[in-house]
Amino acid sequence: MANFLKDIFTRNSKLSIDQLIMKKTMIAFFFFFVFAGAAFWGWKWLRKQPSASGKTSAPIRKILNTNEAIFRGLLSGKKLTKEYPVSMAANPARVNGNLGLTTPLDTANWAMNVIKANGDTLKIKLDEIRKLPHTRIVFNFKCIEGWSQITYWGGVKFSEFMKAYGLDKETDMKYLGLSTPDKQYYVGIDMPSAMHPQTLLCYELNDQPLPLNQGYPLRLIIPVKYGVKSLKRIGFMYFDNKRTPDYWADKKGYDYFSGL
Ligand SMILES: Nc1nc2c(c(=O)[nH]1)N[C@H]1C(S)=C(S)[C@@H](COP(=O)(O)O)O[C@H]1N2
Ligand SMILES: [Mo]
Repeated sequence: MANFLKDIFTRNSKLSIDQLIMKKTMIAFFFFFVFAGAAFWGWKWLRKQPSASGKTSAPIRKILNTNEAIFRGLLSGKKLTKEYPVSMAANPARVNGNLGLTTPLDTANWAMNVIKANGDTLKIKLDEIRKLPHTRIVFNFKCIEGWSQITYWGGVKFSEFMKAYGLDKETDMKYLGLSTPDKQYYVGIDMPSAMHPQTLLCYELNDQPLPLNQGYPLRLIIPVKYGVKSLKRIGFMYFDNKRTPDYWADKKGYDYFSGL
């Protein structure tokens, strides 16, 4: 052993071939144990970390957030989701998720409450939203649970809505928040994705008013995100420069951005 150690600190040129092989072997073993030890220690450390949001541990969440920020920067904004002919749209369309939809809805008195940056609340009825420029989209709606379906929606572009109601200060904020009238389901969305030209405040499915279980009177359709973000039955709309609360990100550690 002492000889091996001596070999390790002797210059290669002064060693015989056998001594040189032994030296390299010893060094290789040394690094193997150092890295194996570090990996094990690192894994134990990760296991001990508190989780930031229920399911995903804080350091892992940090790495995922950094990845997301990089890709969001690279892919941001302009890229359009692929569209399809109306003939390819599913009819009827699949229904998924009823959080915030089980509280009976007072359809006659429904209005979307838009909480402005100055704290004022606008109450906007469906008739008023129907007067804004109408847009259609047929796209492949993707759920995080592993299914997707080509579906056909109609409504007004979110960006047109913001313009029509003079919500410029709000458009300059970093995040949009939406919740159901009973506040049981809520989503947070980064403003660039909300302002994407294919994001709709949607009131039609297959040219008909939305069915109750698919968001009547008004829902979000945001093709650049997974389905979780397409909140059905909007009750409140609000804005913030910090991340607005998000049901699945807060409860299960799903990715806040849930981008595609
Ligand atoms: N209010 C509300 N909106 C919701 C959900 C929900 O549970 N409640 N589920 C989301 C999920 S996970 C998906 S995939 C889509 C499904 O929309 P669909 O029922 O029209 O297919 O709605 C989203 N919006
Ligand atoms: Mo979903």
